[in-house]
Amino acid sequence: MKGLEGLREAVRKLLRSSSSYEKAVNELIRDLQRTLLKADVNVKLVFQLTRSVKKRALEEKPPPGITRREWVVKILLDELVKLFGGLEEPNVLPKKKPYIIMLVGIQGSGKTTSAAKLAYYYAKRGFKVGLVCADTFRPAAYIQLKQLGEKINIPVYGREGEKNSIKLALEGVEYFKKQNFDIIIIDTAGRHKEEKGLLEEMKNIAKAIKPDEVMLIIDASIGQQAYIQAKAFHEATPIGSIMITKMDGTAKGGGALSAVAATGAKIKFIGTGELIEDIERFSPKGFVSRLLGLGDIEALLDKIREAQLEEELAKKQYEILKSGRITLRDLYYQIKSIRRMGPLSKLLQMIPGFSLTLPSEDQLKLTEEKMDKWLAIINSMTYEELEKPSKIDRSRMRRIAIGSGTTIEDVKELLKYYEIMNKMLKQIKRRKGLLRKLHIE
Ligand SMILES: Nc1nc2c(ncn2[C@@H]2O[C@H](COP(=O)(O)OP(=O)(O)OP(=O)(O)O)[C@@H](O)[C@H]2O)c(=O)[nH]1
Ligand SMILES: [Mg+2]
Repeated sequence: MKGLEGLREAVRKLLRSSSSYEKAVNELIRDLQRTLLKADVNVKLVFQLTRSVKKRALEEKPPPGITRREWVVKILLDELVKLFGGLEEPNVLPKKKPYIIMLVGIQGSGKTTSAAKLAYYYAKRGFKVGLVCADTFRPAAYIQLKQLGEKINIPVYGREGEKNSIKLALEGVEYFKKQNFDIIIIDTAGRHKEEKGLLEEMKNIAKAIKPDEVMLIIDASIGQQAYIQAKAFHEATPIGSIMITKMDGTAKGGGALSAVAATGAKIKFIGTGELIEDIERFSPKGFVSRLLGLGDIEALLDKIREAQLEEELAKKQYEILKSGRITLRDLYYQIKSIRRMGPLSKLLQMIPGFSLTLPSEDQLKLTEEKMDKWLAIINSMTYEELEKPSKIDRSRMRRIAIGSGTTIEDVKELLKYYEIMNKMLKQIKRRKGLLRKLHIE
């Protein structure tokens, strides 16, 4: 990351230098101070960190097999993680349904871009996400969000010419609530250049809309100035979280991150580029490991991220098993994840005693070609059809087939598969004992 690259170099120097241990530690401390100050980390925080690193480096004894210098790297990792928010990982999963997230932030901080990024992030994880444009201030705000939404296939609610942002927000929430959306993200106007007016307005909108989470969007290039903004926000909005944008475009990102962390506010995401996929869940530990270049951290983090995704999907599968019901939407994500973790039928086979009642292999077998067809079919269904597949008659089947470039037979086959799945799930639900064995209940 820009501005903090020096850290990696400092670590390399420590491990390789031929100076005595004490001298090498002192050099590290100097390098740390230089790099962190340059990244606009607050002076007090910098000295707090280096004091701590030095003290521990001179006092602590490494475990067997680890050199003193290697141990200093571990100490540095610990202390930097503390600086950027500590070991606790932010929980970014919605706590209820629908979950309403309202974005606020001063002019140009990246709210609209981040709204789309967040929608993309959650949609990728299987949530049904809607975007609401409640920005009645910026010309063409609705069009901007709509264009972003179209790129990622996320519906956007808004209206041009409307002057009342609260009204728009309420309408948007209602619109998506009615259609059973999981997450509703509201983009608001960046009317302010200063935090004071921003917080006033934020409180007013929040009072009317009652979001489940208010997320403050902060531009990383303001560096340690972020402290004032985050602190005021954190005090005004205990349910709030923070996303720091434009981490790619500034050398002051380290300053912004550490300043926000120092207020105790939760940093959930960072924006790392102009593309919609340039969003990362912020993990202090992952972030610091990457900064320090410990081993093949990039690849490892990727692996961890994938594992987390799988864990989330696995959780969903358990929920399906527990409720004894699968929706077409669940099935959609099942199919999407099949290549990674195996189909639901595989999971079913792992349940002791259940394999006997499994339908024949043929009925459950999914070829890749079929999977692609089915994804297209589900994509072509209306919300109503997804909610109540039993209502899909022959004429609807024809429409869906045309829309998805498949045949009526394909649509029928998918619905049949869906029916079988539900039957099996019902059977399982009856076998409470089995569920208990699987720790589902
Ligand atoms: N490089 C980079 N650019 C970003 C990032 N996030 C947003 N931007 C850019 O920042 C500019 C402003 O972004 P917007 O999303 O329109 O900001 P906003 O807060 O909605 O602006 P207002 O609605 O006018 O207050 C755009 O040019 C975005 O492309 C990021 O993470 N990295
Ligand atoms: Mg905007």
